[in-house]
Amino acid sequence: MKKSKPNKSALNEKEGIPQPEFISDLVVKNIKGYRKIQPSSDELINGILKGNISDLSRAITLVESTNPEHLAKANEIIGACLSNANKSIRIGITGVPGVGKSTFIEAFGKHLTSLGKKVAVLAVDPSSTISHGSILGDKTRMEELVKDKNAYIRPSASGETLGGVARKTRETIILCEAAGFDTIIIETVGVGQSETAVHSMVDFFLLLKISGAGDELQGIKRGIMEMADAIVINKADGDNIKKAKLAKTEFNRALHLFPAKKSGWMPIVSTCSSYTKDGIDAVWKTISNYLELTKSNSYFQEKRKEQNQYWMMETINEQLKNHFYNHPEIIDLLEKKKKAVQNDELSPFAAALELLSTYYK
Ligand SMILES: Nc1nc2c(ncn2[C@@H]2O[C@H](COP(=O)(O)OP(=O)(O)OP(=O)(O)O)[C@@H](O)[C@H]2O)c(=O)[nH]1
Ligand SMILES: [Mg+2]
Repeated sequence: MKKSKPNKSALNEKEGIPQPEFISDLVVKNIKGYRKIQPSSDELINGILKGNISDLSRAITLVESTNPEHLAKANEIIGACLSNANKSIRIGITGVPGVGKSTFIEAFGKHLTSLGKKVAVLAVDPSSTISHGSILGDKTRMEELVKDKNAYIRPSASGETLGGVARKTRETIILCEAAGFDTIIIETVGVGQSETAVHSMVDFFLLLKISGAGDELQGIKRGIMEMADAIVINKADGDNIKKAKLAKTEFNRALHLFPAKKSGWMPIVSTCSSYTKDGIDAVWKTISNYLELTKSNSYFQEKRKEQNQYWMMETINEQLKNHFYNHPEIIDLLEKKKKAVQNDELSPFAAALELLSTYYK
């Protein structure tokens, strides 16, 4: 046989060695097997009550799931955790984007853990439907707190509606409390209705501000001022200190024009810097004073009871609405009736009644 000359040209294609199978059957089997080992509700409950963070995270994932089986499991876990929750203080923090909420929570959270507290940080941000996006930023902003073993940071649940996100956050609060977190901080960006939702799930509501060009009260929603138990003017450092002090005077004056709060508490205005940490400890002192007052006059306990009722009603409303709008017949009919109403072929009331009677059939 004639031996062919070995071709040494780089342009000549040589048969290489075969590539190993990219996915090994064995590994696939192992991964599938691992995924199937879902801890039982009892295991998760026990883990949470012992303060096990990965069990806590797993349970929160169930709360956030849309799978009915997961939700049933989540409800069981929440039911068991309920009697272990409530021993905490829930603090809501709001403020416009960029005011420094995340940076403040990092400084404030570190201060709290230095006092021996266990801090959970949650967020209500219905705008981040593609979740985790904003939290990636937050986790880098809270880089000290993330590493703190007495702190737990959980990104905002994703969801189409504020109601959905709010429910998930409320249930997450219960799980965190059962896991031993005694201070729950909920950050929300001051847009839309999210601060109202957060206000109705916390004991203390803090509005974060920065000093501007002197007209501090402009552009601030009256409702938010009324909800606030404290207004903290952040970024009071460097050249800003003087402006921040002026803003404080202005807010103080404005707050006195509001009617007294049912809690008997007079909102406090203060300044702080999340950079220099000046004024951070004072915020905790304010909150402690608030707790002392409202626990002794029973407002604290009453408010939590009211909030529980409120959330029960909210959940019913939310579920009824979802059931109606997802009804297969309603989905089609709704579009038709919308057009008819637009074209004045049918009155809005008549259309609504027709839709409802189809739904009740
Ligand atoms: N000088 C100064 N800058 C601050 C302070 N706190 C925050 N900042 C800066 O302000 C910017 C916004 O801070 P964030 O903590 O991301 O603000 P945020 O309110 O969480 O923003 P969103 O999550 O986008 O709503 C960042 O560049 C911070 O470094 C402060 O106390 N002093
Ligand atoms: Mg933030």
